[in-house]
Amino acid sequence: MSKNLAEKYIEIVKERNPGEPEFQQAVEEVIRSLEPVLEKHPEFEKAGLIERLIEPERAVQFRVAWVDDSGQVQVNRGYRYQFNSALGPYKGGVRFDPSVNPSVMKFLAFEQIFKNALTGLPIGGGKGGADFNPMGKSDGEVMRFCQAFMNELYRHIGPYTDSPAGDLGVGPREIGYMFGQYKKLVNRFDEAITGKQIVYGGLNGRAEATGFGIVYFANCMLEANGEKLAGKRVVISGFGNVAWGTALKLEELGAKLVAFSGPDGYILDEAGITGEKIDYFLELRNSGKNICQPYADKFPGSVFVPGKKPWEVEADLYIPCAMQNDIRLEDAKNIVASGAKFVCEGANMPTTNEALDYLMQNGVIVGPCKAANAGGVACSCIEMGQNAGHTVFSPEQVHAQLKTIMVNIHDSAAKAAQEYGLGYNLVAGANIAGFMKVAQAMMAQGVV
Ligand code: 2IT
Repeated sequence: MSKNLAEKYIEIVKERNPGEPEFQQAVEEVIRSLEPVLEKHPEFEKAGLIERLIEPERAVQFRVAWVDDSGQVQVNRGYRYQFNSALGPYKGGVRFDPSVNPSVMKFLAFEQIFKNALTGLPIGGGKGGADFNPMGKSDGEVMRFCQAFMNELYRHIGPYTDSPAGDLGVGPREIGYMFGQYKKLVNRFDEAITGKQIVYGGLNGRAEATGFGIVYFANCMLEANGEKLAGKRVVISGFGNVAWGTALKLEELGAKLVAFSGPDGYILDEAGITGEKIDYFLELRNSGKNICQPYADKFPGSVFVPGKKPWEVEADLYIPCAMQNDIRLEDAKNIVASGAKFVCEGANMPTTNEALDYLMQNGVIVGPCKAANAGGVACSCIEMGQNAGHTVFSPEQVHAQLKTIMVNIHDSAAKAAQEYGLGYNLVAGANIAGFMKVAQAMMAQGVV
């Protein structure tokens, strides 16, 4: 019985990864939706496919020692989880945040396997990071940290091995410092790191790719249900890179963004968050303070609601763009109560499994993150191709490709769910479509 089989794998994950709730959560969500697939493909059980899939191919943990501005030595912990290379070299971001630990790294790397598979591009799944907090650090401190981080990471990466990029706490500045150190150590200018600035090989459009892709995906969800994005009232969380790109594209397509959030609370701006207000996200992010209160001071008419999440604001479409487990059961209840029909996940695993079940049981259509936010990594892979081909792609070329990729991801997730008789269930469909690509490649490559 496949039901028992799925439960068996979930038990294995819990047993083998005690004290790692984020990783257990991510695996559980995927494995449960694979039940009908495991039933249809008994060969996967014999091949130990799931047992192999839930075990990282390789993991490195390393000391990162650096000197702060006062001359004091600081020690952080660095990681790279190389989870699955069935479809291509490991690819995935690097996160610098105090919350980084093996569980967070493993959930992100595991999700990345299926996300990358969904793009249709030749990339495996990996993730890295450190428990370093760039907030409030000087430029010199960030540079010395990035160099110390790369002094170990460089030996594990490369264009045909593993290609890191940015994530939370890692933007163009950090990527620049890491790339500079990588190049110095390997004496090679190659495509091992993406998310670079355009002037030295970065991709036109990579910065906004994740957010743009999310809105293209949300648009597909709405259209598939006979609705239009124009005129819709939207609430997002976060104000980082993903939120910024999302806000830009929402404005362009005529949706009305009324709220965003930071760790200190949320901003409600009924006049609509557009133009210079979106530009201000970048200033907030670069302020090194990571709070949204200054927005309320700068734009009269907006309201700062301290200590609360924006999910209590009524909307047609919610797009969480901050951190994992941002939408919990009580938030899901608010969302359902507001009569919203759509949640499109921008951040990685922003919804708890409990909240996800509640939303879906109450008729909310959810665009899962591994599908909706895949535009970022897809453009990273295009950046690798640009660098390998010693060429430059125009913004128009990139955006056209991004749009096609997002529509394809939506359609393949919807089709996979249909094939298994699950209706318009993008959560299960994305898991199934991504998994099938990885599974076929793993079956073809033998027991490794
Ligand atoms: O979560 C993600 O997909 C990313 N942080 C981007 C990864 C990448 O390699 O561009």
